[in-house]
Amino acid sequence: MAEANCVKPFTMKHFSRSGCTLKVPMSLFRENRERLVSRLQTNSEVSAEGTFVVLQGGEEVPFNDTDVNWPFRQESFFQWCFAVEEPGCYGALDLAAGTSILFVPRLPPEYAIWEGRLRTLEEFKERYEVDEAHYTDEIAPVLKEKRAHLLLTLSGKNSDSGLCAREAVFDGIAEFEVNNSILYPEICECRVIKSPEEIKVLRYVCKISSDAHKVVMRTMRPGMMEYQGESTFSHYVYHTGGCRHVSYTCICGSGHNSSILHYGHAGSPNDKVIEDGDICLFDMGGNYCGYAADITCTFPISGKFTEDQKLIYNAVLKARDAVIAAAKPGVAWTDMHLLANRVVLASLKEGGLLVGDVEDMIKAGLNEVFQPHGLGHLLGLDVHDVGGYLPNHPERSKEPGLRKLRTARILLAGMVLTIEPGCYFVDCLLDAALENPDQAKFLVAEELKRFRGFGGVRIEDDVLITETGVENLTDVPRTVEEIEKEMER
Ligand SMILES: [Mn+2]
Repeated sequence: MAEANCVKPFTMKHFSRSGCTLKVPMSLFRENRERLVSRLQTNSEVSAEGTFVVLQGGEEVPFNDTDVNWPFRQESFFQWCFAVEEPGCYGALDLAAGTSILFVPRLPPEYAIWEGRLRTLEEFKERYEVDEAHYTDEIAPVLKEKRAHLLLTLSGKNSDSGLCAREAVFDGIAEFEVNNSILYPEICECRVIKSPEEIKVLRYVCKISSDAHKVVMRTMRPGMMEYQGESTFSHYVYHTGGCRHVSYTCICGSGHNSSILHYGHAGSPNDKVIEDGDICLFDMGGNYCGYAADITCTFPISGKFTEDQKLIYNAVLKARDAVIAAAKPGVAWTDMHLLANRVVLASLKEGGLLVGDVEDMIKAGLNEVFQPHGLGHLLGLDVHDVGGYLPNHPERSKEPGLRKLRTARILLAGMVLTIEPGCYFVDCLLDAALENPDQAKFLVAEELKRFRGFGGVRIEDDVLITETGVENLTDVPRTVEEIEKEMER
């Protein structure tokens, strides 16, 4: 049977997983490359003639010393430029001509036994809509022939992880002049602003992830294991949405565990029984064509909020609503963080857990006691996307609460961020605050006792900054009434 009749042709010019999942045109990535090239062409440190961007794609990563690999995930800068699904590739962009070259590994013929028929260079060129395709053992001669004299490589520190981007290295690179400082801030800045085509992908992955959260909410019951929420979510985003990966380890905390910010890690793999009366904080996001969703839903496992759960939940919801109403281009993200903190602290005061002036509480750092993380972060190919702290933008604050932010930037149209205010009862933070006279004077210790073991609440939406405000890409039940209705049984 002819391949074309039974198998999706390799040379289709889009990413999709079935007829029902989003078709992501390869032109999205060609436009990304064009945006980068135009930006570099206006950089006064670079003369376009003879200058090439050279990026190295991701490699297979084995499980320790074995011959089994982790499921491959493309390096994000390479994904942004080329969307190549295969490991071990390189890419180059000619700044003067604006053309793109993909270099793929030359695989021994017997690989066909393990991996299926090997693709030709022509097929790679067509599949990924690049101008030329060659083998990775030809990089130096190809660039030589094109009279390349300056190569721009990627070197920079990720401001969230502290880890460095992997700089391209290939046989023969020593024959060229290399600059590794110009590219990083420029390509990061390009990634901060999402194109209309990128926004379509983010909208899709947020919709699929929202639907998956709703299925989880409808199917969880007291007595189930936390990881069954993770399982339902992962199945839905893959089975229905074509998301082979989730964007980060699913966080499915119940009861006290909902106050542990990155619960679900290897040592606590979402393995507690959910007891009746527990609050569940489930932070999960699918990943499609490299693009991430990052959504948190908090709900009572019983399907009905208790009065205490309502108090904390509504405090956080009010903060989320205030930020959604206020965020727009020109607004400082640090101001949004403080706005959310003020709303939560004022609600806790109203609920009798705190006393005193809210501004004084913030001066004393009480905001960080109840929300020990930032309001939200840039979102894109990485769940904590690049560009949070770049040269010529605000630096990380040293103030309580604000110092936790993954970006302090002024909002621009085209940014996609999470808005994720929270309120948690973390024993070690409450103990320290009660010991600290500057903070203890605001705490109503008798009332707070009741909340030991309560856990926490986070509401996390993924939003696009538009010219006038925000478009919420998340679509899940948010009010107490909406959640109770979704969970009606
Ligand atoms: Mn997040």
